[in-house]
Amino acid sequence: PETIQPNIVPEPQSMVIDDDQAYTITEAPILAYDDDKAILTAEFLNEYLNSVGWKSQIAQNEEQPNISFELINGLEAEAYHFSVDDNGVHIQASTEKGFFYGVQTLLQLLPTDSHSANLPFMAIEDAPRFKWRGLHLDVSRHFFPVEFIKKYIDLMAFYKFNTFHWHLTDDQGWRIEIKQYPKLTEVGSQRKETMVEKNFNPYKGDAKPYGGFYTQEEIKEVVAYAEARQVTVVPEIEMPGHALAALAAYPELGCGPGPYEVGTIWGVYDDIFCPKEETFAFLENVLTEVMDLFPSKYIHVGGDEAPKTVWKKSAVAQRVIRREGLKDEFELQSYFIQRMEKFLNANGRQLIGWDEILEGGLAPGAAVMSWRGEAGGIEAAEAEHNVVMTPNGSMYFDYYQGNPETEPLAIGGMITLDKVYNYDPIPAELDEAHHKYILGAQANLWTEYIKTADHVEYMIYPRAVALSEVVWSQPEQRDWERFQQKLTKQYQLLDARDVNYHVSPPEGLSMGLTLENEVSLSLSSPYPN
Ligand code: NAG
Repeated sequence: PETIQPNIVPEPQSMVIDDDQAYTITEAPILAYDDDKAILTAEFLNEYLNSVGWKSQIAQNEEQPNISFELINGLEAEAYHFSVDDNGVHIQASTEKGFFYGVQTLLQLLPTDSHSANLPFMAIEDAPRFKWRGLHLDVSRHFFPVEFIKKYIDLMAFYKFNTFHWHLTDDQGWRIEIKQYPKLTEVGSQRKETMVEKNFNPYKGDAKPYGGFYTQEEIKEVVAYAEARQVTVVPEIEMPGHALAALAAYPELGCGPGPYEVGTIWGVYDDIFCPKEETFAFLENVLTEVMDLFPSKYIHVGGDEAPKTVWKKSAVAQRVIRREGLKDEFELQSYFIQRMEKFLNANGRQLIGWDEILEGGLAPGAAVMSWRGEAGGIEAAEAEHNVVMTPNGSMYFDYYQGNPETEPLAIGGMITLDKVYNYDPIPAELDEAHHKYILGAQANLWTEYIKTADHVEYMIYPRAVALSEVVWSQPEQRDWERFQQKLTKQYQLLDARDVNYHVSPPEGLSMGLTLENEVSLSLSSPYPN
């Protein structure tokens, strides 16, 4: 067979190839490791290879293994070296994470249509540019089963993403079992119907009950699965807005008399958590169970799109404003989030929230996810807060990626593959001293108009392939022309993993679609009566 041309994504930091010489791996490669830190990764590789028809095995006393894991000292946590020479494939790292990424690079090289490979002699030294390499998934608007979540994580790991932001609660469904509050799932995970496409005015429902949630056992299974793939799961519990499903279950947590109903329409609802002591106790209890399930340093508390309408009219909310000497309802939201932050900190965790948490004053140690453009992220970084960039002009994968006339219905927007590829998480206007506060970037997938797992994949791929270079590769290693050439191999890899993807270039580009065509999102966010 021909010698393989490396088309590795994300592009490694440095790669030297000598394709005059090659090493052949045949159907039954032998794996060996010289340190326990590589055990899990060696087993992971062995299992994966066997699952796709290779007959590899781990044989520790083999003198000349085909693939060897070698501990070296002094590499950063996620860094690895990968080389091919006369003696085979060598994956070197200082940590489990490093070994794992070395393996993903090998999996990028192996062919999908045969069980032997001529690998060119090569030497790669690689490490990520950013610490936070994220993908988000909204499972509230539509629910996706555990098996699919695992596949989502598999693909993330394959492209060296390390953070899965799991959007578990919203107006239209509460999707995580909380033992102390069974009605959150009994009532809050079910909605009586879903609005039909974009029929806001007049509203039209599909008359089909819809629901679903994850048990705590399932959550643990997902967290462990992700951990084995070096992916941290960051849970999001929305507050004080996007809380209608929780209010439907426990109406006493609202400011109004209730009853409330789990949302059936997309957008922003006026009814949000009321800042009562009872609500804080409830949220602390919920977060306590959440922290038991998720070992992540960060816990996401939402914070976006919380209209102040109800708080303005509520005697309870107004009393808190007076008692705490707050200026207005924005400061009340800040007070709300700061209380949550104290609670999380007391439990050894850090708070992260959408950029609205800046309004009324940012909680002292909070990290900000900048979604309404980059301004919030810049402001937070300048104030020495950690930031994850996820601006909706580049990182919203629920937006169209091609011609709206031929693409499946989407919420709006236009984010083509090249737009994603050319995104830089460090804003040009941010001075260098504050670059270190930009932890990285993340793409979000909101699922109002995305009902099936196939459709999720279609929206994510190949845009996440482009994003992987944005968050992993050094700017000087990024090259749009070369990336497009690498896509052919990437499509084969995605096919082999049974992934449904959109074929992007040059269609999106040649249509001249740009952000100017963006459909205003406010059109799709009316407040229900
Ligand atoms: C925003 C909302 C989200 C919605 C999405 C649609 C954030 C932080 N909030 O309006 O609930 O699903 O955009 O693109 O994105």
